Amino acid sequence: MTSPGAWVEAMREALALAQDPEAPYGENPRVGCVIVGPDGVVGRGFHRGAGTPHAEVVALQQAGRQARGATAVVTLEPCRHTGRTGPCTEALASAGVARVVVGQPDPTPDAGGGAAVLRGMGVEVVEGVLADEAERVNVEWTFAVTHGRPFVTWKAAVSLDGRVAGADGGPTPITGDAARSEVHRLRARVGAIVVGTGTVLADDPSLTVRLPGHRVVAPPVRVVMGSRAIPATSRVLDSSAPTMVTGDRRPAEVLTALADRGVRHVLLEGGPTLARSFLDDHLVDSVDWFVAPLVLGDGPVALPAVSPGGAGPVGVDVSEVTIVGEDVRVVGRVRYEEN
Ligand code: AOF
Ligand code: ZN
Repeated sequence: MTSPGAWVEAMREALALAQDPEAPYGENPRVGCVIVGPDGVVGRGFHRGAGTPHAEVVALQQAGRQARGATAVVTLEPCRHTGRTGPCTEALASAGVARVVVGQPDPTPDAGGGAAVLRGMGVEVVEGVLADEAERVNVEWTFAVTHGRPFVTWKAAVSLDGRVAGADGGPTPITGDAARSEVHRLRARVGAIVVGTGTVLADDPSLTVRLPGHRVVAPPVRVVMGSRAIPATSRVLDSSAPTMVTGDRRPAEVLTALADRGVRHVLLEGGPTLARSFLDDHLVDSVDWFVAPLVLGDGPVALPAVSPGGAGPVGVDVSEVTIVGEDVRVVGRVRYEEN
């Protein structure tokens, strides 16, 4: 296990472990670890969510005494802090691991810096192996811990003429079943789903994750922004998931409150007024739009006209265009002009 080629191969396996279907998206990053001894892999582990053992500890437990002199390949730099669990740097060094191969550096101030700590304890550390791939596993988490606020994805379902509802403004089926299941898959990955009071009043959405065969471990918190009152019978207030009704209409303040609750990724689900206020404050980070093959001809559009001082045109670096059922999905990162 001394060749860079073998490290890359083991890192690929660790990346696959990090993305196991049982590895949740949440407050903590998704991390995988493979421990390789002279005769091959002796331990594998991945992280199952905040409060559970880190990937390294799971893999070390499996390896037992075979960890001595072995190489631990980890998708994220091992933590050096005592958080909900103890430092992985200690666990690796005391198990006698000789070398640690790291993917992504840990961007958090308290846990980051484990590579230097390991070197100080006499462990060889190789950094930056498949670092880009490793970071891609935790794009939103990395953004959130670096920027101190959750990553925001704006989801919309629009007709070809850019409308999100029919003439009466009420709920109109726009996209098909396949697109709707994709939205539930997307909801399953976020920590919060945010809507304005207007959407609650017009559509009475449930904002829950409904996927056949999918076990919802921690449902995203449903957040209602705005000052209008919503009926006590609104679906969003039922007991199927936690709900935060905030009288606050200021995107940055609401995002800070969500960051304090450990939310790393927010899904903005409507309506147009809310999207406008997030966009004006440059607080939309990515779009995930479904465009349906339908011309509604009348009704509200996805975004109201620009307000004074608001954001003008914004570009999107598209990473995905797919056909989902009969609808077209466009995913990409928002690019704001520097000003
Ligand atoms: C994880 N899983 O496998 C690794 C992590 O305070 P804690 O115990 O929840 O630790 C969370 C931090 O530990 C996390 O933000 C990251 O910096 C580091 N590594 N975290 O949840 C893991 N290896
Ligand atoms: Zn750790």
